[in-house]
Amino acid sequence: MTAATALGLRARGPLAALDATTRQAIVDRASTTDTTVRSRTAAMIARVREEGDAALVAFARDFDRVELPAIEVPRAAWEAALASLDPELRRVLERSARNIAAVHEAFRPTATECSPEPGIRVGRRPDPLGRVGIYAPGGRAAYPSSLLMGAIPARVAGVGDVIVCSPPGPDGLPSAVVLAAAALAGVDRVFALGGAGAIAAMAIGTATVPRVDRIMGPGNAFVAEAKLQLVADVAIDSPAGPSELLILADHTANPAALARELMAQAEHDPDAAVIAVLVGSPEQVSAMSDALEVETLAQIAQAPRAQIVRESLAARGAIVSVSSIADGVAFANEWAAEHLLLVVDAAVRAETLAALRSAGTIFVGESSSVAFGDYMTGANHVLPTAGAGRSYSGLSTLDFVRWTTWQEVSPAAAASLAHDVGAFADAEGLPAHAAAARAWSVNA
Ligand code: HSO
Ligand code: ZN
Repeated sequence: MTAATALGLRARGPLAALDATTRQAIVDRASTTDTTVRSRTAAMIARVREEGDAALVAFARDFDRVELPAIEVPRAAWEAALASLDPELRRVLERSARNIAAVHEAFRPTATECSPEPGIRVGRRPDPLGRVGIYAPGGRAAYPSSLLMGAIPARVAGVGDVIVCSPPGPDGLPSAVVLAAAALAGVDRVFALGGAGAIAAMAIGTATVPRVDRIMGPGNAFVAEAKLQLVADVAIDSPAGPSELLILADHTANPAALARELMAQAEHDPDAAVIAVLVGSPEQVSAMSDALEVETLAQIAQAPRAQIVRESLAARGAIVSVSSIADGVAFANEWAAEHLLLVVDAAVRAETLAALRSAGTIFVGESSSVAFGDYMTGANHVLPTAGAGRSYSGLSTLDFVRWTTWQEVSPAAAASLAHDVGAFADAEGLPAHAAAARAWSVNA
């Protein structure tokens, strides 16, 4: 048995030699929502519309198996969760929160104005959304880090009201660490609600849950489906599905380090997609590929979450090779990874980085472990997946503002525009427009 079959990858070998079906299987990560998810979600949304809070209490009974003491979690409960958090973990969360705030502060959108002609001024300014809802999943994906990644940029952007929904445990409260993170991020209100019901409550509004302008945050298939079904009611975030990593590496990379990175993103989810694209001569890539497989196998043998990693590698894992960085870049741009780790010779690093155009975020150099970005660098880890990076960006303060443009025309500029605008309006058959413009042709 070769190392390759033991590792059970979906694909292995020169990229150019993969058959069309295998290539398609590793490139196409779009998840297919089955119709029962669709119809059950629609039914839940309809119930929230009709029954409001009563539907939410019933969903908690049915899905979370809990009799909710209250839909809203009192501030005292989340502040208590923060106060009783392990001090060491609290220090770590605070460091993370501080860095997220610093980076998002630096990337805040700013107002601009310009003058296309004398006397005409056009500007735009970012106005924070009034109220946003952050969804924080429970269960296996209860990540306080993701709550910080949503709530802190919202705060930095100046959103008036930041509310959080997270599913209740047996005590009727979201997980303690999620509550602590909510307190740390300085949110305004927390609700013990999960799944499609939580999304519907925030999109539509109930007696207890206020309606929001935009919903952010990852969730299961029902959460994702609810957001899609509610787009007429509320703005949503860009699609963020199971974690992904594409490594683009040449002979300078250390196989053990690459294996650790593949393992880290694969351990998230059996549906995670991790892939290494190795660049070099046939001899180089074959040696690198063998070393990477041996390392990964050795690490899986020690991994507490080995089963998840194995399933992910079997479904979507790949180690492929190309002969030039340009070919690697072309494939990376097609694949559009959520995370891209770039480990190439320092001499070509900057130009390669500049050529990468569709990754959610790029980690430059071997010591830039994706785990640092997941938790600590301050960059956002809510990123486009499944190829959405070709047209979407990661979460940022931009997602929490909308733009107001304004325009001002001086009387002299109005006189200079009157004739041409009159002609344009005539051409469109709109005489009142023409009259409105021509009235300014002679300056009083
Ligand atoms: N890598 C995940 C984010 C995360 N990692 C949360 C650890 N905790 C985004 O794909
Ligand atoms: Zn992660």
